[in-house]
Amino acid sequence: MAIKETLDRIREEALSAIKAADAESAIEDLRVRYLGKKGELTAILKQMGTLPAEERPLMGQLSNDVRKDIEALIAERSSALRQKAQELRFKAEALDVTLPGTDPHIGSRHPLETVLDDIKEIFLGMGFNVAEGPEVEFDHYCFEMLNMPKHHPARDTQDTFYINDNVLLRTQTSSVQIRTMLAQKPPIRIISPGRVYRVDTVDATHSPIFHQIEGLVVDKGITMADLKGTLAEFIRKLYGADIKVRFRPHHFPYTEPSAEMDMECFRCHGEGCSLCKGEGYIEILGCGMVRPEVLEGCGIDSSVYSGFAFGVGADRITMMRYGINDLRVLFENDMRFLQQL
Ligand code: 2U9
Repeated sequence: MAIKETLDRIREEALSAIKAADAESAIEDLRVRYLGKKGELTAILKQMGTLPAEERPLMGQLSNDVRKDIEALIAERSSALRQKAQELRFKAEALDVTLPGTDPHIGSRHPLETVLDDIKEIFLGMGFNVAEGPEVEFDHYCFEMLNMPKHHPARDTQDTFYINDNVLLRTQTSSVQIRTMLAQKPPIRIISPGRVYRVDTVDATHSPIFHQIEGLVVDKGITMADLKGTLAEFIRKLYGADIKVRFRPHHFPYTEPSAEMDMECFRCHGEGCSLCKGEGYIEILGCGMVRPEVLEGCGIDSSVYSGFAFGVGADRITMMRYGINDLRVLFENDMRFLQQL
């Protein structure tokens, strides 16, 4: 009868331990302890052989009952614990769908990008291609080939940051036009937008980094009339069909003749106001007919081909469009400013 007592004791111990268990892991430990291969019930079954033959069926039945009771309570208890854990999780993860949501922050284009895109669109519409090139440039492409040899006085106004004697940060995107002329035969019709650098102390109208869009047209029979027509059309597309332009003679080392183009003040239409400082006109770009030496330097026969070029300061156009009076706000990326536009 020792086996029967042991079985009864195992049942009693196991059932009360399972009832007291408060975690699924504890229940699993108990299952292994009582029902596992090395568990207490299995050990008892191994002793069955020592019983007299007539007692074996009864003890076999009893040990099966004990196993079933333990299994049943384990199943009941673990399902109760699982449910309790789920309830706790639901409570912890509960969402109050009536709370107001947080708006995701949606960015917007930088005003300078918008202006650059608008200008690109206008020239693309007139059959120009967009050409790009490196900001770290050879002195040769940035100055020498543009008729500004070393020690040329025009270099003073375009002092830049030198990497070494021959490599620098480009002062204008003209080097892109040089690279294009070296690589491509006329007809050429390109604009080259991009960042340029000059040694300058930062203030409301100066920055060592700024943005230009330059343009170049080279073909047979290109004249100053093509220059004037193209640039006047550009301003009409950017500011409106009724805006007048005027050209004033100027000097650039890489063009001859050269000019600066003014546009009628878009605020006062020529009357004179604070924006145009009483002039009625605003300076908008520089331009000229490409010097034959510059064409020849790129292997283009200047007796067959001629061309015009121009340069526009994109930062200044952006400031005028958005009424910005301090260039620095374009570079500081202060969200309080950018979000207003
Ligand atoms: C080649 C030949 C000629 C580009 C030109 C200007 C006049 C000009 C300024 C505008 C405002 C620079 O950003 S700014 O300060 N640019 O006035 N640029 S003609 O002439 C070229 C370019 C490339 C091969």
